[in-house]
Amino acid sequence: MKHVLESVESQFEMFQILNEDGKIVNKDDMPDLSDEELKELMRRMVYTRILDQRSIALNRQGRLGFYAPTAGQEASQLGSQFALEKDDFILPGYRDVPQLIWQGLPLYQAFLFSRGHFHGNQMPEGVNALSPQIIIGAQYVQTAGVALGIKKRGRKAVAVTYTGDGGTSQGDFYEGINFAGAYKAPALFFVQNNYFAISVPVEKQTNAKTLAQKAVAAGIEGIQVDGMDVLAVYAVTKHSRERAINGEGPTLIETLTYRYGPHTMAGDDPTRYRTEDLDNEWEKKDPLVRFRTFLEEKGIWSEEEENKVIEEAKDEIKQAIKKADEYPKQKVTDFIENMFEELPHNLQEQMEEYKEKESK
Ligand SMILES: Cc1ncc(C[n+]2csc(CCOP(=O)(O)OP(=O)(O)O)c2C)c(N)n1
Repeated sequence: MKHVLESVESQFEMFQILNEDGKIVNKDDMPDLSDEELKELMRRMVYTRILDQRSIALNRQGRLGFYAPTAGQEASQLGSQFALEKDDFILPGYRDVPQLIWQGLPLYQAFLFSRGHFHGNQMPEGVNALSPQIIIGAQYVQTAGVALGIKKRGRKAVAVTYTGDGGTSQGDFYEGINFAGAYKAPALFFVQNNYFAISVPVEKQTNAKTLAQKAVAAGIEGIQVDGMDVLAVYAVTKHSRERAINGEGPTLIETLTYRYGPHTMAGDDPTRYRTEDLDNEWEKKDPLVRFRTFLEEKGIWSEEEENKVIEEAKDEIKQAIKKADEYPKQKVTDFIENMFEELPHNLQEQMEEYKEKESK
């Protein structure tokens, strides 16, 4: 009897363009980006690292609420977002706020989201996105639906979603990729494999050697990419987006990455489930370090330039937190008003009751 698992699994090799030393190891797939675009990618990664550091500090000062650290995952998050167009639709998870920011969500609104303020969930006109999903995997089913909608309307766009390695254990994950595959819906399904679902290691989630291979059963394309290599993530996203738009169906993209910080700021202590050696091993693969080396060797990036980005980021973050502080406080009627397009009668009654209370 023929056994196929080994031969299938061996086909999922990590796609890479820049190695840990910032050297090109795959010239053929090098994306066609101008020097300005390459610098913009670096700028965004530096900015996002600073935003992460400031957000952690603000959370500790009690000035932010829910926050899921992003440091380590910049290449995975921003390399993919950089390959999107304005018409594309993002369905993020709770850690994917940077993609929303670079797609056009103002920073002060991201801070309001973190505080549970309804305005943090209101995407500005022209930013096609849902607010970050907290229910693990649910965004995969929604993405299949959004992608089918895009296809039925004949739009040249894709629906893009993100979950973690833990998310691939959820039923919604399989339903989403299967449905999108069946309808050849233009969807990009990202799995950011940072090896831990809170404290549970990926080996305890699945017996599969890769998460990308889960695409096979859904009859869709699957690829594993170095999630610490921003050029590789960009190239894979761009390629998969083209395929999706050309009617060739969805892709499942596993990015191999790492979150340096805790799962969220709500009391998680990674030293209880990760060793220092493992942390050090991943820090050697850092996406900013390797891309900086590459750009410096090309002669288009300097310490001066980076410091300028850091100062700009700090300044903008300061202004955004001030704006979030000054934004009108949330009222009970805001919740009721923003929940439904048309209020059911029981909520209408509550609305009246609270309007009266709030007017006093
Ligand atoms: C349906 C559901 N079950 C459980 C939880 C609690 N929970 C929050 S985050 C998380 C782990 C998710 O890990 P992973 O998908 O790997 O994403 P990561 O946070 O590493 O990016 C769990 C179990 C939840 N939010 N939703």
